[in-house]
Amino acid sequence: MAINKKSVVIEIAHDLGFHHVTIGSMKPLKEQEGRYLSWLENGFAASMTYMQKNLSRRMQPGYFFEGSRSAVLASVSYYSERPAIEPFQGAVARYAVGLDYHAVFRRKMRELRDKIAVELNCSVLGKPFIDSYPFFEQAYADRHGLGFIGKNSLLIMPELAGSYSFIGELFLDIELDADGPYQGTCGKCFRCGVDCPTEAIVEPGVVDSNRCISYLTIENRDGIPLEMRERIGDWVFGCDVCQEVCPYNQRPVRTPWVEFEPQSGAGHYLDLVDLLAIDSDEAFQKRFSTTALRRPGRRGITRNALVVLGNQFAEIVNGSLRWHGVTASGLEAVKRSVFDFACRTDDEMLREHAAWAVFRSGDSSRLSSLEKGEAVPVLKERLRKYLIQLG
Ligand code: B12
Ligand code: SF4
Ligand code: SF4
Repeated sequence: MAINKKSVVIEIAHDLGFHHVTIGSMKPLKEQEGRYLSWLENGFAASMTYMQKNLSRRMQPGYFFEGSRSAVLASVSYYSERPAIEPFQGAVARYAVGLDYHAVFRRKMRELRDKIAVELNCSVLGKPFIDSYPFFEQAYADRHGLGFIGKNSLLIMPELAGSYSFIGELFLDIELDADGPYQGTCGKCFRCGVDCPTEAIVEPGVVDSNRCISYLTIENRDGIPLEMRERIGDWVFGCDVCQEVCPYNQRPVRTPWVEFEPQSGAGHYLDLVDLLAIDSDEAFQKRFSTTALRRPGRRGITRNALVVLGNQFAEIVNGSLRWHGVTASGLEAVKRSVFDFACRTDDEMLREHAAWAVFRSGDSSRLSSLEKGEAVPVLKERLRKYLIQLG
């Protein structure tokens, strides 16, 4: 009896832990191209200029692997349960709590390729891809039924209990029958759009990166715009709000791979004062090089930590019940750390963010001391404005 190659491939992928697996064809993504171009034309890529490069390749499955005849599309859950936050901690988006997914996913995909060759008893060439290469993954996954694209612009797979999943592709030199789209819909729901803290979902399925906390805390290399800082809340890396509120995500499936568990990587929360104390890029690399948090670098993570500290200071000062356990001496110690950081850093952007955090703590005496010591005119002016606001 002839072997059904497709069933063999899908079974091996499931055995490796991939949750949902479908097969893609090499047909260009012509119908999906318009959506991508209009997203770019609207400026929604913000400073991610790499999103404008290699446009034709993005719509061409298999471009990066000559000889591709089909692709295995696979998703895997990265979900792990999050404990309650403690004072002066920053939240890490769930996709980044474990080890860097690029390396983990690629390794599993190579394992899949090797097992396919053994099971099919033939030589199989294949190349794995996930994120970080110019290809319109969402549209490809949607076309071949890995899930459907929700109004938060993420791929939702109801049988995988939602969208807390990575997606990747293994391009193969063997022919397999391609799958069609998955029939799924958000219906009348638009909870993600309504609850997004920064109103980044500008219309169903369309995210303006300029407003998205994930962009602001990960890809953005500049300061965080003043009007966005308060809305960032506790997020020190990425954001999960448009997934947390999604009805499809209410019974998520836990990740099958220990590499994505919090104990393997950065964890769900980072101690914000610890982050301010990282005093060299080497020390930062040592702590985060195997995780996705290396992307914004020490400067980006420190900037984010200062924003979250500013937000928590303001809540404590305003008597938020969330932080009722914080003692006066505990608060004073953290305020001192931020002030000391502002005094010692020679990075203007970080100095301004630290002064903003001091401003949010309502500490006019420390803010005044920073203003007096500030030599850069525009910064001095900004600090003066903060002082006036404190009255
Ligand atoms: C650039 C990028 C970002 C940017 C821009 C996000 C964005 N929505 O475009 C930023 C930094 C903001 C970002 C954030 C996040 N990202 Co990101 N990101 C990417 C990347 C590299 C490219 C995405 C892209 O092409 N954007 C361009 C626009 C045009 O595409 P789009 O958002 O997919 O939106 C279009 C489609 O939905 C399209 N569309 C196509 N066909 C159809 C069909 C229908 C019916 C509809 C309605 C729409 C539709 O319409 C939209 C047009 O605006 C991909 C990896 C890759 N190579 O594809 C990962 C990827 C999308 N990101 C991922 C993740 C996990 C995230 C975060 C959840 C991380 C976090 N927790 O902080 C957030 C989610 C924010 C959000 N709601 O989008 C995963 C998503 C997995 C999944 N289940 O869908 C991906 C696929 C990486 C991966 N391989 O796993 N990301
Ligand atoms: S990741 Fe956060 S900021 Fe970005 S669209 Fe989703 S809810 Fe909005
Ligand atoms: S929250 Fe509602 S609208 Fe948004 S992705 Fe989930 S089901 Fe769709």
